[in-house]
Amino acid sequence: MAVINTYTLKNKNNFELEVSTIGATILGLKVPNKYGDFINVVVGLNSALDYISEDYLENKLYLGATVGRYAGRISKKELIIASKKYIIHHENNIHLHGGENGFDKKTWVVESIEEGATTSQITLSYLSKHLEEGYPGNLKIFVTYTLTDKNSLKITYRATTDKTTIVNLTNHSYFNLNGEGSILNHELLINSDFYLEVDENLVPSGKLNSVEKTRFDYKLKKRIKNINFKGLDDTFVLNKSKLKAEITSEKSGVKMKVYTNQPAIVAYTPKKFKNLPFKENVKYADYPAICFETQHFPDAPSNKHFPSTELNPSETYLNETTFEFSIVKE
Ligand code: FUC
Repeated sequence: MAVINTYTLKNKNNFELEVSTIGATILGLKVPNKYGDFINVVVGLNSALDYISEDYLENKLYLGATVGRYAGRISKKELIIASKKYIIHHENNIHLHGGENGFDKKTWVVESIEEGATTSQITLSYLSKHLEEGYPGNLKIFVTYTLTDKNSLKITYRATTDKTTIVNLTNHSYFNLNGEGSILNHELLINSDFYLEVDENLVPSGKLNSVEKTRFDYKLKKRIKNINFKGLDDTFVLNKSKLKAEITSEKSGVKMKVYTNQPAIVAYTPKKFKNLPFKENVKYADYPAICFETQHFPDAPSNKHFPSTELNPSETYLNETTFEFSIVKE
């Protein structure tokens, strides 16, 4: 059986982050609500072992996991990278989240843990060998989770390769700022003028559509449950503004701001969760959570006009995302 280690970090205000070595997964993130009670704002399971159970894995939820080597969808089975052909795993006509055994299922190595008086951080690494899941190049990845003294969780990915490859990493945490129930009464803002048009397999057509007068317009903060809400599994092209997204819950008073150097957010709101052993046995309702998958565009290898996801041996991939927490002033 796989050896799984978990680590709990705190900042000076007792924000608490729990991470597992399988998938460098975020198991829990506790922040205070407006009453000063600490609540877990990411969906997690009771124990780290639950994440390797068949019951959980068949749901393909990627709860809190590191997704790679390529997060999101790739339409082609054959990739041409640096003039060479590589075959990648396809299921239901797409390649999703790095293939059959993506980074979410790998055992990561803990490189360092620093617990300071005000901040703390943990760095984990994984070596993805040449041709793992079909991708070229030995890719070495480091992820650092930092709980800052500004009450944010910063996620930094760095990666290097010895052959030209493609990389698109993200964290797949499902946020619910009440720690239970639904996110339908949360208010959402996404600083995005365009979303990606997709086909029935959620593969981008290559066209960027304006959010203007569509259900994708979250430029002004609005309650998620609006008359047009049909659930989200969509790529929002991020504007140049510093703040990329924000979500608040009136009920708990928790506000979360999202900052990133990535060009897009895939916002994903599953309709329901199956009956799983959720942490502290919390109960979720319809539309239980929202993922802010900060990343490059899906299927960039087939769309030369999308920002490139290629990584050359002379370069370092850098993906920085910050989730910053505060209490809404009433
Ligand atoms: C998101 C979605 C997918 C999938 C997965 C669990 O990235 O784009 O559709 O369901 O998460």
